Amino acid sequence: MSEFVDDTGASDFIVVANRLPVDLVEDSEGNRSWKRSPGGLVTALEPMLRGRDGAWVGWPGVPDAEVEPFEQDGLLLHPVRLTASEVVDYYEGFSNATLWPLYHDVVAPPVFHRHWWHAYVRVNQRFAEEVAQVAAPGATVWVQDYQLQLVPSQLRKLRPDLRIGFFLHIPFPPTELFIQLPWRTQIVEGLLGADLVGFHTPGGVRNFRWLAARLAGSRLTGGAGGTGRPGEIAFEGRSVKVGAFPISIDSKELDALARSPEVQARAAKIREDLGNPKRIVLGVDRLDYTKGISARLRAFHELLADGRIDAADTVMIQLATPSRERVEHYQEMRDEIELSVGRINGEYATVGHPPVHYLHQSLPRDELAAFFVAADVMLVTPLRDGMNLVAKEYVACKTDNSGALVLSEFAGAAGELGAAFLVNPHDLDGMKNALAAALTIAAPDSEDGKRRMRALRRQVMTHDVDRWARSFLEALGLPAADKSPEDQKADEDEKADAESS
Ligand code: GDG
Repeated sequence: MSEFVDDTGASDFIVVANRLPVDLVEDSEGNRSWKRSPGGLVTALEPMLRGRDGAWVGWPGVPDAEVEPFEQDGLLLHPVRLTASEVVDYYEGFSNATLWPLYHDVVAPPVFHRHWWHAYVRVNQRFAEEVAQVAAPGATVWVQDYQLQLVPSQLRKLRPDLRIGFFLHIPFPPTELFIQLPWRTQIVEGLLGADLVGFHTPGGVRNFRWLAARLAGSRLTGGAGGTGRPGEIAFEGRSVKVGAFPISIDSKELDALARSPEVQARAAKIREDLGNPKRIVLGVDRLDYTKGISARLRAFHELLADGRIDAADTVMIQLATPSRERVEHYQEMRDEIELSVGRINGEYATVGHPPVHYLHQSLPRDELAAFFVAADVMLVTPLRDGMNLVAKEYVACKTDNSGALVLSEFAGAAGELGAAFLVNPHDLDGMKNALAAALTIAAPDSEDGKRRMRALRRQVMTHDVDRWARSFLEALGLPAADKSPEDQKADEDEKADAESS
């Protein structure tokens, strides 16, 4: 056992992520408070950690903050300190300007800098050391996402007794793109330090297995090309499992929130405030170039220009949560989107009735649910997306089976939500046709619309985030906790389907 274990090493289950589930907020007088941090990862993991005696290791979101470990809602939080220059090099640089675009099909050009890479190695090592200190003997550690891909191997060197899982929340790219990365071998070997490496989709698994065989080839053992049994890679005498675990949402909680009288009343008020249009089209995204916001605005614009939709009865709302505002590419993209919104409104608005309502704000969760309830058509059109939780959240909120989902083929969610209108966001005509068709079947009396939404809801309501976390942790070898009767039934159905196909 390593020197890092001391009497603080008491946690049996540890989540490691770039960010803590809360953000440190400092006012002008230096007073500190904590605010729940936004983003897909927190939304996804929080329900699973509630009710477990776990620990979370992460950055509190403010540079140079010295914060002692503290407990919140039964969860031990261990802040990792980052200096201002590490935030620039490791986070804004290597994570968000190298890995993010590279892993999203290079929809923006990735930037490669050696000093960013050195900061990434150093910060990953710091995370690994923090975990090594707080983990109980034989503890289970679940490392999250692209910012921490070296942690599995760094942690294994410090604490070989730990059970280590890694989950990637963004796509794992095709090999032709990944091998552009000057540090490709180090990243693959970093991931192979885990006992289980999880991706959203089977495509991610395939890409990773191929790369492992190619890049870590000489150190793989057993089997053809070292890829061993299906689902496993033999690496340095250990077996590394690799699998697809499509993430989901707290479906029941959102379904209940959407049904609440407050949210229903708020949804009706939103429609009224918009002048009771016949159709409301909605987009909800972090403002990110991968999300395809420009492409969907263009489709909406052309449908107006072609006269296939009428600004008098169809309204589009685009909620864009501020994101990575210090990165130049994001500033340019924001300008471009705001220019498009201005153009469409300039051409098609009447006073008091713009066809596009654009909010660059972060909204409270129940307000967001009200927008989902109010929307007749949801546009989720990323150029590439690991999963996309927004698509699933919309479905969970359509409790009366109304509404229609237009979904990019390039979102991980497309693998499960085949009853949506699947589109290629690069194909403008295809997008226009899908949006027009979705607007037609979103009519309250459309049987086709209801049938599609019922199918989407069956999938989302039975495959929730708890099930995702359980299946990952079971594959990692953690004793299965009691399953709810719904989960048991869903597992049995899935097994029967797999056997009969
Ligand atoms: C990454 C991957 C993967 C958005 N605006 C507001 C708000 N949100 C919430 C949404 C949703 C979450 O943020 C966004 O999740 P996504 O999955 O859509 O996208 P990313 O942030 O890019 O997440 C993604 C995910 O990780 C999980 O693995 O699915 O592919 O890129 O929950 O509802 N929430 C509130 N106000 C807003 O204004 N309260």
